[in-house]
Amino acid sequence: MPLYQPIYETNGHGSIVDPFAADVFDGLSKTPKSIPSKYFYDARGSRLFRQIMELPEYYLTRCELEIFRTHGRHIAALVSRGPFRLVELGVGDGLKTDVLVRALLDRDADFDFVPIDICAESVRGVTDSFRRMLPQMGFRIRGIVADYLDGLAGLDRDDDRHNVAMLLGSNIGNFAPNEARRFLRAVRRTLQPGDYLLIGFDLKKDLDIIWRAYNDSKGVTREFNFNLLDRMNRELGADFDRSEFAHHAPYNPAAGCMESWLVSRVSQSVSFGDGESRFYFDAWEPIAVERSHKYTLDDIELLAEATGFSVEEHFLDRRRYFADSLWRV
Ligand code: AVJ
Repeated sequence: MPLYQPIYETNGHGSIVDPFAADVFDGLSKTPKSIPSKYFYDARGSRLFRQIMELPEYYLTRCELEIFRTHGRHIAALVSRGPFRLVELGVGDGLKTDVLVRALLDRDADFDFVPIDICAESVRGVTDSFRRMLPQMGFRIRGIVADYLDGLAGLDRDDDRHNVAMLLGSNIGNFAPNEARRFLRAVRRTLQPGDYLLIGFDLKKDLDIIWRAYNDSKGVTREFNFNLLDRMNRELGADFDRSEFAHHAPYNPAAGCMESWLVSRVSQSVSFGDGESRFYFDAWEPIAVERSHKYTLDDIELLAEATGFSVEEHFLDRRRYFADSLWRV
């Protein structure tokens, strides 16, 4: 199966720039230091995230699965007016999508499925398992290995199918509110009037429930965060020593988000490659690695309005912990 892979950019001198290296060097030069969360998801990071989704404390995935099992048929009926393309941004293991795809097939909907993920192993895994379990989907699945906007730019548009885009699992939570608006406006520009966006939000709730989801008792979330240090060691030849970092994940009530930090326990320097690049850490200096923003239904409606969408319907689980909101351009 041909996978679309973005080609590394070259800098002005013709040499190849690895976007991971470029973003890490850029982020470690800022105050506070930061690294974009999308780099969690190498093969090992995606595997660790699958373990997180099974943790008893991590309610998000099970709530969203309940929403798809309860409302999947209704969502399928709303979006399948004529032939379309189901485009998923950050497909991961495709567990919830499987429920929706089956509901669409039950209706004999005419659709292609385009799973997009930054992790090649995830795209391959979803493509293989969907082809195995749903042979009628066969050649109608076309995976793209890229981040969200590069993936959308790589869509084949030589037809008159409408698009049904999906951003599930609270992936939008990784964007700060102003970034979320900028990102969703960019998504909006790749869509046509009448196209849909199904978008998942973790709802504001009891702070202990949220806190425990990101501070699990088995330490899988900590391992998921430390994998970022290991990945820099593996791929960028860095010499991070995990025992000299702590993982700290507090809830920030003013910003309405969980925050994830890797904090240097000592004053130290870390080098990359053959020591060409070196970054200094003060004792207890943090690196910001993730924020997971939580929303109210009002926040969601304001966000849709600010980015060129109208809300068709919100779908919630019984406990009202999570919402999948169907938006229309
Ligand atoms: C994949 C971004 C939805 O923010 O809840 C889980 C990632 N980080 N535990 C989230 C994550 C730590 C997750 N998203």
